[in-house]
Amino acid sequence: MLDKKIEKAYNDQINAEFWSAYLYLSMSAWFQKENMPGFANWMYVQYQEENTHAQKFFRYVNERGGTVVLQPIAKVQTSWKSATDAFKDTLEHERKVTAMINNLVDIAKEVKDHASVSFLNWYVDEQVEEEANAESLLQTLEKIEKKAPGAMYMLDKELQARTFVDATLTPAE
Ligand code: OFO
Repeated sequence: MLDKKIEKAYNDQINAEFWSAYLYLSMSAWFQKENMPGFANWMYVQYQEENTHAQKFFRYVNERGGTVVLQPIAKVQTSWKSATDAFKDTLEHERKVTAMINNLVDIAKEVKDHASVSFLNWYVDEQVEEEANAESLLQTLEKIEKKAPGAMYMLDKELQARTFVDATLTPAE
């Protein structure tokens, strides 16, 4: 049985993960429009990952006998000043999500839900990777976007290679 306080926090997190998916899908559309297909692909993969993050919470709430309450997904931004600007927003957003995950761990500890603490570890580790990926691309963009259009072209080509892997599924699932 799931404690009501953590059940509410899980439902808020499902909404936040779907909102993240929307944000990156919107960025993907913007990059496509800006004729940067590699960046659009990278954001589309990010969108797919966020969906799986939401679904992993969804499965867990059900598995623990909780009630999933899907909430409306708020509107997202539709354009950015530059690729650098989009990645600044990405990093800032991922830092917020990390804070939300840490808050969930705090609630799990407060309500003595040890299973949740264990479950949430996957997200704690995932957020390290999410922030590192966004930060590394942002640092590269800050160096090249204005000064080296050729390097931008190469980076766009490189990002075209990113493919989606559902990291939330263990072989048993
Ligand atoms: Fe779900 O990790 Fe990004 O937001």
